[in-house]
Amino acid sequence: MHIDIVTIHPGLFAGAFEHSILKRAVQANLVSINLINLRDYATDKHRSVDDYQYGGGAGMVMMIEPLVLCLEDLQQKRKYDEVIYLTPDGELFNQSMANQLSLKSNLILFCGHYKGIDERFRQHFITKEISIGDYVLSGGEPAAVVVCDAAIRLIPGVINDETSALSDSFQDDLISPPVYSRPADFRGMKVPDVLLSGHEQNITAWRYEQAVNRTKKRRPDLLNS
Ligand code: 6GU
Repeated sequence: MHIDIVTIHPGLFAGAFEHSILKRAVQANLVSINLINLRDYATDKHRSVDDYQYGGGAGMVMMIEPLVLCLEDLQQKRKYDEVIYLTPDGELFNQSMANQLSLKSNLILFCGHYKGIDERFRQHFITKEISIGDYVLSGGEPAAVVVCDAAIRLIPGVINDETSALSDSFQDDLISPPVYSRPADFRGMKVPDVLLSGHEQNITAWRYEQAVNRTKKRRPDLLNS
């Protein structure tokens, strides 16, 4: 998979793909990520990428011209499966979307700022708009990291034990059961006996029951969908 990320703050991604699972994915050439500074496509001497909005009102709008010049330039090298815009009024990101994106070959992500981007760019060039939750971030960059992380870790081969990603919370509309490691007794706080029993069937049943109970209690919405 190749991912192009267009941003006016490339520095916000420093280190984001240089640790842990994402680092391994990059090193194994399972994904390549390229940061593009939108200002490189500005057309005036101030390298402007935003301007006042027509009709008046507070807040700047990201102008269409640098966005289109940038996209058209990058499209000469690649045909994108999705042209994504990260925006709080986009479709709410979930595991199912992460699964779908993990199957794509070429993605481009546009990170918005200010009041948003010119509506004409959204209507004529963007193919998918994504929000990561009902709160407002200063810009789409942290959301881009979230979306990339969730998709990249699902690419076959990224996680060693391939069943590990499949047993994640949400992958089957259940949240994960509790987990424990050594010691079995820490200051009187004990690991449930069943996990020490070595009885695989009982352990599987216990984990499933825990997952269902946790989901009922914490995320009942997941059970009704
Ligand atoms: Cl994708 N962008 C911004 N600016 N805020 C958000 C968001 C995205 N998703 C949730 N809040």
